[in-house]
Amino acid sequence: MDDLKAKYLTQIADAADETSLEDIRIAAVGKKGEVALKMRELGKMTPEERQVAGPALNALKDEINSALAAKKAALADAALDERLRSEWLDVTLPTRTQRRGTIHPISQVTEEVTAIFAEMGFSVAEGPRIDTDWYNFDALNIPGHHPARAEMDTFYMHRAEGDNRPPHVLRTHTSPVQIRSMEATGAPTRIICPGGVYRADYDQTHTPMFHQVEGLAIDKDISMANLKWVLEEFVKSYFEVDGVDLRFRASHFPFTEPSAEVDIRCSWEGGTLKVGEGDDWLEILGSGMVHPKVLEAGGIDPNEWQGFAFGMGIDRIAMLKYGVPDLRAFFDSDLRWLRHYGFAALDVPTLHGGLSR
Ligand code: 2NL
Repeated sequence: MDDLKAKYLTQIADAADETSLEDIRIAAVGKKGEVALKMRELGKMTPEERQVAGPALNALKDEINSALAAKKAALADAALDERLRSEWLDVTLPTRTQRRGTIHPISQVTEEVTAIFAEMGFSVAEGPRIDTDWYNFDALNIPGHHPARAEMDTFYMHRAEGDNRPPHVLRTHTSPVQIRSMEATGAPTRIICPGGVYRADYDQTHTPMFHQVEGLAIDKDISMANLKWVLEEFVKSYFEVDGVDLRFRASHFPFTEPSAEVDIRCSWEGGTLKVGEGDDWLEILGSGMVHPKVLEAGGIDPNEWQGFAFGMGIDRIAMLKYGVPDLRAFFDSDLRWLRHYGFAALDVPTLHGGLSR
């Protein structure tokens, strides 16, 4: 028994890890281990022999078990010490001084547009990118059979068979936000709605997700003249020029009547855009007087109120102002492109501090 004890206590002391310690436990005090075998021999002994051997075997088993437990704890301590030594972090290191992140041109332009319209008393309204086809189409005087509904290459959300809830779509414009805003606050109102919109279209000049800003002003006596002034102020501020020349061309949208597309005078000398001079015209937005049916859909009485609305592509005006040649690059997440076209993170656009510097 002394030999057994010496053998196992040495093995335990020498065990390098928990796996070998477990092997030793099984060989020594496991169900079929050496101590168990010895205990089986108790049956063949005389009662006198057994009275000495029994307690001695139990004492041996206890001793081996406590040696195993002590060694197991020591191994765990050593493993923890090793982790504490190798997995450390110097929290006193300075932060990175080189700022790498930049503001995406679309975010920058959204901020610029927001700052300009805020100065003219417009607040920003936001809403869901997934909305019902009622908010996206019907409320905007685009009924089920209307070609615009098909033209807009709408992404419809999947509906399970037998699901009779109204169909949901990825909004094809930010107009549903304006309907929701009319419902919520009524008239008078002055809002802009910037944000991402979706149409199933992909080529040189179209991406399936792009950005739009729409504007809406409703009051007792709002006219096209107010629209013209607001858009002139906007274009001058946005392109950072003293004078602009706008051209209103008669057009058609289901949600406005009358409707006009707006061009700005420009030149493309040397391949760069100059706004306010030259013999070219650049289409930048669509607009008009809000259709009475659309006011009604927003819960506003068209016999009491009227107003103008307009919509333009943020991505497009960003390309024009910052000389981005390919629309698709906006959404490629190419770090070299982002560093080249991105804006300093702490340079918030304001009218007094400068929009784009
Ligand atoms: C375009 C034309 C436009 C509107 C958007 C609008 C919204 C409401 C009521 C009436 Cl709630 N109109 N939005 C009006 C005219 C034109 O967008 O070419 N966008 C890129």
